[in-house]
Amino acid sequence: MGIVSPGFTGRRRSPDARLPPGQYLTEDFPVLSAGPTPRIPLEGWEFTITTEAGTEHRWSWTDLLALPAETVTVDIHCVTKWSKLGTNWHGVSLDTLFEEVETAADFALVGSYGGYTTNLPLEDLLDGKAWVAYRYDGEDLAPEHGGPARLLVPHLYFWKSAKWVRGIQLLFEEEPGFWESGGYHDYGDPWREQRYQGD
Ligand SMILES: Nc1nc2c(c(=O)[nH]1)N[C@H]1C(S)=C(S)[C@@H](COP(=O)(O)O)O[C@H]1N2
Ligand SMILES: [Mo]
Repeated sequence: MGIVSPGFTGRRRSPDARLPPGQYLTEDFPVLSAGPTPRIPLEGWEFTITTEAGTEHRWSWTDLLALPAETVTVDIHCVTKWSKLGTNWHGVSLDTLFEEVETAADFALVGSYGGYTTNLPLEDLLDGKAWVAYRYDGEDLAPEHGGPARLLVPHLYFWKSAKWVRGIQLLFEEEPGFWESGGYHDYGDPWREQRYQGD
């Protein structure tokens, strides 16, 4: 199944109309990592959603691959001002992962292997807006770009798309992640140019 709506409408618009304020286009795929690239053996890999009540929903690598996946084409926007149009990903929609999760929480803190974290409202992970992606351009996702699997939340600045994603903690109150604690915006909408706290 391919839900391609973000890229489908996007591809029909001119590149300039797809560029948020203050951004420039790049054809490269820059690597931005706050630390070293963790090496995660697939046998030990797991992804966990932990609810505000402490209930854990866990997937092994084979569990993840067994879930229905989607191929999406989306534009991505880094806060350091590069944007890349029409990037192609394959992975599992967060809607699928949240099917069995019962929660009353409004916020999510996403955590990665290596310790990176980023926060966002739970609703920004649902309704076809986010994926756990494990293929890029038809190939296994490269370690430097977050392989074996990363979060993909293309409607927000790309720092929200946690590489080497390990799990999501659901919270009643928003808790800032790595860059958000360092002065970056809690939400990070590129179309409203929400780069830093107060923007
Ligand atoms: N775990 C982890 N995820 C991360 C980061 C990081 O340093 N560690 N950097 C973020 C930032 S700032 C950006 S722009 C994108 C970069 O992804 P890329 O290296 O695949 O281009 O990953 C985001 N996810
Ligand atoms: Mo970034």
